[in-house]
Amino acid sequence: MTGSEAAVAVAHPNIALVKYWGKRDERLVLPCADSLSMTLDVFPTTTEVGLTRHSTDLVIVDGAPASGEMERRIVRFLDLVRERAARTERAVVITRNTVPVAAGLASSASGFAALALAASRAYGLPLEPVALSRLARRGSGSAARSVFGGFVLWHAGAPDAADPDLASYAEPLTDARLDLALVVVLVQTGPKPVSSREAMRRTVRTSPLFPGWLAATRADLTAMRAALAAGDLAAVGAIAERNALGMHRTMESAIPPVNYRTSASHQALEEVRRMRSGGLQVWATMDAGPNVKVLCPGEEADHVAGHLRQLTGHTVVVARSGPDAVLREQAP
Ligand code: 2P0
Repeated sequence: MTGSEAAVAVAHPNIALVKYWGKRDERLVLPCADSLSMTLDVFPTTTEVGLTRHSTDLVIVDGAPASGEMERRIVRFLDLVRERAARTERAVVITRNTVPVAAGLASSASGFAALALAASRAYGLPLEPVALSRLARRGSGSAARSVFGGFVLWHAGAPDAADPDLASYAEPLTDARLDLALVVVLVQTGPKPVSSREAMRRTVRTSPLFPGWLAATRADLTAMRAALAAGDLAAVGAIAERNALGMHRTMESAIPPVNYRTSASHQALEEVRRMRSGGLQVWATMDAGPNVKVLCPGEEADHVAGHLRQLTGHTVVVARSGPDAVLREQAP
C-alpha cells in the first residue's frame, strides 16, 4: 500500500423504522419511497482501503478473500469511485464485520458506508457527508443511511428530478427526540436464503400487494416523522411494527414467495405481543432475515432484554443510538 493513499473508516448498521423495500432504478439504486432509520451503536464494520500497484483489486472480508457476487459488488463500487476521482490505481480492501454477514443484520449498510468513506479518502474524493451518502447508496441502498448517526431520513428523490442521482440522499433528522433502544433477538445467524436485492426485485415485479405497500409506507413515513418530533414512543413503536409486518406480508405474496420469517421468528413476535399485553412498551421490527428486533424505551432495554433472553432462549443484544461513520487514525 502507498502510505498516504490509504484510509480506515468505521460505520455502524442501521435498522429502518419505516422500511426501504423496492427500487425504481436498479443501476442507480434509487428507491420507490423514502425510508427512515436509527443507526445502532453495536456491530460496527471497519474497512481499510489502500491503493496498490497491482493490476487487480484484492478484497478481504473477515479474513478471507471475497468471491462471487460480494467481490463483484465491491469491485464495481471501487470502479465508480475511480471514475469519479479520475484515478486508475487498484486497491486492497480489508473489511471486518462484527456481525454475521447476510443474516438481515444490516452488514451491507455498515459495510458500504465504511467502504464509501475509506475509498473516498484513499482516492482523494470530497468527504462531504451528504455526497458520501449518495455514493454509499450506489453500493447498497441502506448504506446511504449509515453515513449518519441517530435517526436518519433517506430521500427517494422526485422521479422527475433533473438529476435523480443527486436527489436521492440521506440526512440526519434533527427534530427527533426520543430515547429509543432496540433489542436484537438473534434467532439465527446463517446466511439468508434469498439476497435482499433479489427479494426486492421479485417483490416489485410480482407481488400483487406492492402498490398497497408503497401507499402504506409513504403514509407511515409522514406519521413516523410526526411521532418522532413529538417524542411519542407508543406511536413510533406501533408505526414501525405495522410497517415491518406489512413489508413481510408484501414479499411473502411475491411469486415465488420470499419467506424470511421462520417459526422461531414467529415465536419471538408472539412473545413481543404477549409482553405488550402484559404492560411492557415493546414493538417488533424485522428486516431481510429471521432475526427480530424489539423497540423499547432506553431505560427499559436491559429489563426487556432479560425477559426476551429467558422467554426465547436466544442470544439477545441491546443496541442504542449510534454515531456517524468516521475515519479512524491509522497506526503509524
Ligand atoms: C431497510 N432492508 O430499509 C430494508 C428493510 C432490509 C429490509 O435495506 O439492494 O442491502 O443493496 O439496495 O440495502 C436491505 O437492503 O439492498 C434493506 P440493496 P439493502 O433497511
